[in-house]
Amino acid sequence: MVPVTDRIAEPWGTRTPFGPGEEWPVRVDTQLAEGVSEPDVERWVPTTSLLHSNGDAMDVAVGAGRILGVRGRPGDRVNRGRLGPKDLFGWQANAAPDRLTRPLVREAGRLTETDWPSAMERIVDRSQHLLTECGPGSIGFYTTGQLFLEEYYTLAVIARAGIGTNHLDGNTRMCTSTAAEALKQSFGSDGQPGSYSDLDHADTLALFGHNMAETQPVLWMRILDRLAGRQPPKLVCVDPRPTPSARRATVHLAPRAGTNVALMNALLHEIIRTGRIDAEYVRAHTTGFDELRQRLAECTPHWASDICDVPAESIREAAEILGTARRLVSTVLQGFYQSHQATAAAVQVNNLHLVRGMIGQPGAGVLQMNGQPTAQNTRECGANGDLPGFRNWQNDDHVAELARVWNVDPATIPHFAPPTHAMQMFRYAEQGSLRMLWISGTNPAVSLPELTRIRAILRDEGLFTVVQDIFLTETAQLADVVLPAATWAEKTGTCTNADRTVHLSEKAIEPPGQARADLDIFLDYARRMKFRDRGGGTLVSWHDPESAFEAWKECSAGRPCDYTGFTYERLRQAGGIQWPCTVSTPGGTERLYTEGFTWADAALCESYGKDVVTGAASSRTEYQGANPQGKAMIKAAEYLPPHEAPSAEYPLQLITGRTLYHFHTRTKTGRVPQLNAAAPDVWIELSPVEAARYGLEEGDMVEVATPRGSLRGRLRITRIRDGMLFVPFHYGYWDTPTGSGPAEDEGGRAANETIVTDWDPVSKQPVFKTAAARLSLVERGLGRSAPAPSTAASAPAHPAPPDATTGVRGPEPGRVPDRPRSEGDPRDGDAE
Ligand SMILES: Nc1nc2c(c(=O)[nH]1)N[C@H]1C(S)=C(S)[C@@H](COP(=O)(O)OP(=O)(O)OC[C@H]3O[C@@H](n4cnc5c(=O)[nH]c(N)nc54)[C@H](O)[C@@H]3O)O[C@H]1N2
Ligand SMILES: Nc1nc2c(c(=O)[nH]1)N[C@H]1C(S)=C(S)[C@@H](COP(=O)(O)OP(=O)(O)OC[C@H]3O[C@@H](n4cnc5c(=O)[nH]c(N)nc54)[C@H](O)[C@@H]3O)O[C@H]1N2
Ligand SMILES: [Mo]
Repeated sequence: MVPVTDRIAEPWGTRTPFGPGEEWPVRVDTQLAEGVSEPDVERWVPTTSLLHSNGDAMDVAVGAGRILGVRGRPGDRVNRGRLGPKDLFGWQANAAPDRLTRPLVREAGRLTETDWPSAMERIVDRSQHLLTECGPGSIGFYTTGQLFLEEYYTLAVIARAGIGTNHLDGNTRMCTSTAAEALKQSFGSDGQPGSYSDLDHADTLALFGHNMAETQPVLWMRILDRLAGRQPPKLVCVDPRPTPSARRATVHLAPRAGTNVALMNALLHEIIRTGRIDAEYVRAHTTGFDELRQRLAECTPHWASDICDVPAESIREAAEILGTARRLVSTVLQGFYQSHQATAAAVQVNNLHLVRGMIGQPGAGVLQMNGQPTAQNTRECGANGDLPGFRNWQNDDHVAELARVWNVDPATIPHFAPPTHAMQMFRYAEQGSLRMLWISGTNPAVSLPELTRIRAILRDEGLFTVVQDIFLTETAQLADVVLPAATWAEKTGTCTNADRTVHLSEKAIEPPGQARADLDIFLDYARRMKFRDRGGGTLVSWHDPESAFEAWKECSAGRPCDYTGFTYERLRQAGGIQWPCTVSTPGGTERLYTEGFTWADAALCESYGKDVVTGAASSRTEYQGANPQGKAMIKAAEYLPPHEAPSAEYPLQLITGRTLYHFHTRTKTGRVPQLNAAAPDVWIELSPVEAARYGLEEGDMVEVATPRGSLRGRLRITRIRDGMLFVPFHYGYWDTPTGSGPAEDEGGRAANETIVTDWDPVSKQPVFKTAAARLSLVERGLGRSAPAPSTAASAPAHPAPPDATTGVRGPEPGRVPDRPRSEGDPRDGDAE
């Protein structure tokens, strides 16, 4: 069935209003390839959305061995049938003709096709050589938040017990390491307290640095339906841009970038000053409140208004809404996480919920959001900078328990220092101690800060790089070995979303050519490396997704993310279920912390905590001293200004982020005609006041420069706050998906050419959202408009009809979209 609405032009579709406590009505979104109708579909195969963290349940339509389209699953708790634009159209990328189909190895400087045994033996030879010559610390793994649980767990066992290296992290470091860290700091362990169903009950919603409308469109539909229904909730939104979420807010606070802690401190100050706290809850369940109250004494709205450049009256108004809410749900994301005081700011949102006693009840919950579809799995499996099962690397009992599960000597599992974070791994590679880096499912040559530096590291002959991807990305082109992976719908595995909902995503079609599931690649490596356990048995003893899942269940037993009640069969029958799920709680767990903060006990917690401003780690003795009864921890933080302040030379604040129609470095969405057409090239957002000051107009080609580098794009004049630039980070520096890059001194279009190598001292998440930059005109636009969506935060300040973003009749699924236009493009005379 062809949908009635154009879901490019109307990204959130039609409304199905509902009132507080009612069930969110079902609405089934379907998108089939042109010319295909439902009777043509041979099978519908259950999967989960894979281009964000929402975990929307969907079925893939299959006919003649191809994907013909998708449909949301009506019965599922997460989306009740709905899908966002990226999921409705994104499946076409699977069939892109330039998928990697054979392994490649570098011969005489060039990537050359080879067979699997040769490629794998090359990796194994290098691994064994390095293990003998330089030890396990010379090998590192940089993975993703986009594989399946089974793949991460296998990789974690390979790295931590097979190789015995401390260097394993995910791109979740860029993404949700602050979510994990904030949860550890406040509650002792990772694990999302709240549930999406809290949105159905809430009377107040607060979005902190989260453009939910564009980055979790289905969750936003749930809010839109509440806003359209009986007794709509109030909405507070903190974002310097006029995002579609901010436009619907009761109060929109648009602070200067990097001032979140000041703003949060003022909000908490007001709430405490006006006595709007739940003193009984605070006394029974928390530590640290008195210190918070003292530290906030001077943090008045007036004080914060200077720092944040937000009217004190708006701060008071927001504090009143948050302080009088009876059921409050907050979400936090990259506007808070990708900044110099990321953890400190995110923890203040936890504090808001703790002082108000708004946790563990229907409609009262905090969602420290994830971004990537399976970032939660990366974290729980220990494929990031944590040990599997949220185990505490500083707790010898936890390490011993893990060693028992794996049947290895505890000394095999590195725990002499915290697991190495990704930014440090790239530093070790730069310095030469890391000699092999295996990159899976991530494109650091576009997504890491300071790309000139990253390219140089990846290109260096001293570093042997393996890249496991589905396309020949910017990163893959710099690799020594490229392994072609199967992706979503071509392999089976489990995905856990941001509210702990576990779904099984099943294989629907065969991968192209010789591409193999990431799990099979890791298992092949483990076999060839002959990893053994303590008894001489095979260390990685599983052989397929289901047996890997069973192995993980054993590792998760008794931990916060307990999976022992799940089976593949149960997930097939029931759809999404939230962990923990044990044999005695087979229906899963909707909310954590309904009865106290169990995991904050010193013997159980994932971390003994850190100073939320400096990142200095505490010992077990210090932790126990401060929190003897295992309560939730309220941690105050003083505001510190961003590391890079605007100056005469670099007068503007530069922030980077996302748009509705693209996913990250566009390897998939850039190959989907409808999505690509909606946002075909980079643009730069600036306010009308600044545009007038610089004498610039919509569509002018401008250059954004920082001390690290520069990029060029067309100007879009929006309602972003004054003094600020926004650049979407999706656009890599290659002109075409497989084309050649610009000469490095030409200046590209990738946001990360300009971003500094710097991170939050607590979570080690990079500061992608506060740089100082300067802006200059390259060439007049002469009436052209920027290639930016009109449906999103990038909507023009003065909309004109030709700017409207609408759906296009895309060519056959799988055709590579046209090359994005660039300066001097011979097609420039074409009609737009
Ligand atoms: N369409 C789409 N959806 C996605 C993704 C995608 O690439 N495209 N990626 C997924 C992933 S991995 C992630 S991590 C999430 C990210 O989802 P979001 O965090 O919602 O997305 P961002 O655009 O990175 O940042 C959110 C907002 O932070 C604001 N911001 C910038 N600086 C500050 C600041 O100092 N303070 C405050 N309060 N706000 C600030 C920006 O204006 C921006 O609107 O999205 C997921 N969903
Ligand atoms: N300036 C700036 N930089 C940022 C951000 C920002 O807001 N601003 N956000 C940061 C955040 S939150 C994130 S999450 C990162 C994202 O950054 P990346 O992880 O680098 O982005 P992706 O494009 O998602 O890269 C995923 C890669 O995996 C490949 N892939 C897809 N499916 C599979 C599969 O099944 N198997 C394998 N092996 N490969 C697969 C894709 O082709 C792609 O190359 O970017 C970070 N960088
Ligand atoms: Mo992310």
